[in-house]
Amino acid sequence: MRQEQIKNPTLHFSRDMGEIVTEKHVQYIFSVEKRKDDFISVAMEYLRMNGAYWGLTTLDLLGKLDAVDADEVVSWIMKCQHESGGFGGNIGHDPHILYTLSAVQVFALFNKLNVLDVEKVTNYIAGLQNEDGSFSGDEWGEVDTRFSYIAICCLSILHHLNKINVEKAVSYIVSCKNLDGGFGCTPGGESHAGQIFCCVGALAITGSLHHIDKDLLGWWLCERQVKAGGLNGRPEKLPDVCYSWWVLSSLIMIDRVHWISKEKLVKFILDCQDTENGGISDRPDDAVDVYHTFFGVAGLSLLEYPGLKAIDPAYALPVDVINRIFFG
Ligand code: GRG
Repeated sequence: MRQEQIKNPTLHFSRDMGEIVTEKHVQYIFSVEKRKDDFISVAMEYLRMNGAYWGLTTLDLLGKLDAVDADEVVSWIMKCQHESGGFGGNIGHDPHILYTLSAVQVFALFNKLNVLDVEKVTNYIAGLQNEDGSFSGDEWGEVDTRFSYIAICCLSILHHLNKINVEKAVSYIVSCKNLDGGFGCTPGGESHAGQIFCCVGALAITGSLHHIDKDLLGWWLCERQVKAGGLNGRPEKLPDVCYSWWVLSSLIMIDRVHWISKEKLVKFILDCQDTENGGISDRPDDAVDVYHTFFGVAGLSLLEYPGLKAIDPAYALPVDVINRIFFG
């Protein structure tokens, strides 16, 4: 089976796979943005900045970012900036590197990076690097390879990678590599597809992919595909649409995406759509949310689903945005 896919990696789309309900997803994203008082909006309040990145990137991939008032979004994000230079998840919230990346990504989407005080933001990020090369997420010091990725991704987008010790950052990430080829949160931590994305992404951005045993990691990643076509994040776990991003982008970065069945994955993602009201859920027939809608659409984009903008697997931004940043 895998051998056949290796020989014939071209993806054929057919109606049996289902079809993306683009307009419904656009309506769904706008409806979430307007909701202010229901339970989900209140529960999501602390990560509104991440929500903005997921929702707006989805709209861009679907070709509908023009319908958003960029100035309104930019002025809200600026109100979330702390004097340290970092951004919070919402107005009045403490800064964290997680929200700082989302803020920078949204500025990049709207071609508004010039509005940022780049020195201030990059000083904040560089200040979170520890002696061993790792990164803390904020002033309280939790260390995680997610934060290494975020620091490297952000600084690269802002053309300030020289503000950190890249060699040490890379060697810390390599110290989180496991015998199964995967990566965990910290040295010795269990391999998990989310952390693998972060480590592979950081190594890709810094030109350090030679530290990866691509066949070994590729094998671990392609084993994440379950019978139903979806991907899980580690052995014996349920599939979840979000891994269509974490696993697939990693497979693409190490050049082993032809080791999974793309057709089955497309069908799984499309089966997770709410075809009446829009949005995508973790698994078929579950409740939809913006997080899974973004990762579902992003996964379809990586799979070159027709009508979607291409997304960059390392930066998690549309390819045209990345080209604008690096090639003018
Ligand atoms: C710009 C795309 C982008 C990311 C920024 C925050 C971040 C960097 C990466 C997060 C990577 C990560 C750890 C993703 C996993 C998220 C997830 C679904 C965790 C759930 O873990 P479990 O153990 O679920 O609850 P499983 O699926 O293992 O049962």
